[in-house]
Amino acid sequence: MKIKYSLLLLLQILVPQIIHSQVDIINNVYNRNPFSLNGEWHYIIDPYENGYFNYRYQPFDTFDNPGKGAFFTDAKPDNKSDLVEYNFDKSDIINIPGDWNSQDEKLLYYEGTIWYKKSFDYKKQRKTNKIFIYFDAVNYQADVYFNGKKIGIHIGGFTPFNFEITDLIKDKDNFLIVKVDNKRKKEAVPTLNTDWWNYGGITRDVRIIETPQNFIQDYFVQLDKENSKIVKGFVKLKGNEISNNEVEIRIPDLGVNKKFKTDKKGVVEFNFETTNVNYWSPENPKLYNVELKTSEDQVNDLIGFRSIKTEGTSILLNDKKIFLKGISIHEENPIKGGRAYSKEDAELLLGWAKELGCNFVRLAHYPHNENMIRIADKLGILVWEEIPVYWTIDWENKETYQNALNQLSEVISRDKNRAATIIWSVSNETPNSDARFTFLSNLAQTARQLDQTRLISSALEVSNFDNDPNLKTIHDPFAAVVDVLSFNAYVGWYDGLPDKCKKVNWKIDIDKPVIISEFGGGAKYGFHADSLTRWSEEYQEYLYKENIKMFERLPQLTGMTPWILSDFRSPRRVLPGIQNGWNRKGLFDNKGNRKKASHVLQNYYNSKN
Ligand code: GCB
Repeated sequence: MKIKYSLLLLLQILVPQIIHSQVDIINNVYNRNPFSLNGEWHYIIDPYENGYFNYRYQPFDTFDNPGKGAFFTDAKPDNKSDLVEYNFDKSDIINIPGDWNSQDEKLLYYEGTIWYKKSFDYKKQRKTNKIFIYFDAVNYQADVYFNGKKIGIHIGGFTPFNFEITDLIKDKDNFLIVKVDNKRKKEAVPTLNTDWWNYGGITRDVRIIETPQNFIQDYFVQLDKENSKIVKGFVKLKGNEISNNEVEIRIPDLGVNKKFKTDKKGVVEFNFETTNVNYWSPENPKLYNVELKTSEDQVNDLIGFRSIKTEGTSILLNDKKIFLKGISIHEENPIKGGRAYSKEDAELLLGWAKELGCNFVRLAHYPHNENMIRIADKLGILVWEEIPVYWTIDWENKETYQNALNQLSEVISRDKNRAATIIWSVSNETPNSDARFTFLSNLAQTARQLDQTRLISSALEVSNFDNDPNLKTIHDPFAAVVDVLSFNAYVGWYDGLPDKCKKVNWKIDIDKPVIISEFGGGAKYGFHADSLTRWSEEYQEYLYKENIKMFERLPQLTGMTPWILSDFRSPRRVLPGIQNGWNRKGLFDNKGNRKKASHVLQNYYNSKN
């Protein structure tokens, strides 16, 4: 076991050459004058997948002539005798974006397949342009059909994907049909067991994107991690004539105007010196207008420049030590109910975090929507992003690994230009084993290849040192791989009562910064009792006071993201009268009321500079 670990560690240290994302996502679609397909869609609930399989359980979409049972063809009876047993246009309507669970009471607990249909006319902006359908996210598997043809499948509920439809789109009567399946599976990412609601459906925006024939598909414009005077990155074109194209990079406010030529693969790797950069930070979230131009295409983005690194047990933002005053957040708008997706949702959640005095958020346990990161960029909130490698992942399964890798690559591809994002977390509370070490180390290695500017972490678990229940440590070989050590610890909730914090000490002999990625306890807003009564606001308040004091005794402490900003839905939480399907560890309840513990955290953060 030891030899294998050191070999992998060596590989981590050597960090092989940079790779550009293998995923084909068009970057920054906001900027391409998209045509929105949001709004009302028809839907059919199909628990037996009757519209997908024939009665011999063969998928209709594998036949040249699928017949009238196949939902993706949107068949209509040819005459009054014709048999067609579905009708999208007479089926119910649902809003997209939006999970299905919070839109229809009978779907609250539904896990399975739902078919969606949207019809639309479309006028191309330019005849020669390419057309794509871009989904911000669909949970969990999307089988996508356009004008009666299958155009692709996407697996993973929290990252974007796009398919080209240039040859299929018409001026009139286009129909997009999406089969969405959110059944939980052992080999999936996440796996069967999670502590959050499995919101299904087309949960984020859907858009049509037009691009020129040869277009800027991807780009990476960030400061060099080691030298804050250098801007570094790449621009990647897509199309048939992409080699030896001129790419212009302009940052008007910095007086930057550079021209480069693409290589045979349509890629430009660049670096150039800049002076007088007004560095992005929580106090000064300065974003620069960056323009990328080719003879055919132009993309503008607002990009902040900052550096993030570790030095011994410190985290340095722009070469200065920073304490990360954080909070964990689920992607849920508790007041409205359901998955959060909009700018307004992001403003609400990040606004609450700001109210608590946070400069940092942990977006748990999967990639949140792009609005969250873009608003964090504007508000000056640092972000930890995560993929749903959670609890009991199927470590030995190659497809599971590929799936996790894909989700990681997709979120890095989407957010690599956001100054706010400083940490990629590759897992949460996963049990130690050889297979898990290999799985996670390979993910970390890929993250470093895709993005050399950010830090890698993972929410690890704690163990007792020398079997002493009051002396805690991290005993996990993956601790050697991450840049920032993070762990979840529930002293006072799952581990003793809050008083136990007085006795507990930490012994971590690793020269790395430590973030407490979770601590907390449940409280029902408005339930008042003494500090020994579970579920009372006073218990949670006391637990926060004691935990903070305990963690202040940890010399490497560089930040924390207590669990959690607000109460969130979880089917695991069934206690009547208290939980009723909600995890109550929020500092805000599901109506936006602040619990007493929120003031403890706020006071603590206000006391830290
Ligand atoms: C954890 C998990 C988190 C749970 C939380 C809890 O350690 O990481 O997803 O929701 O505990 O409330 O038990």
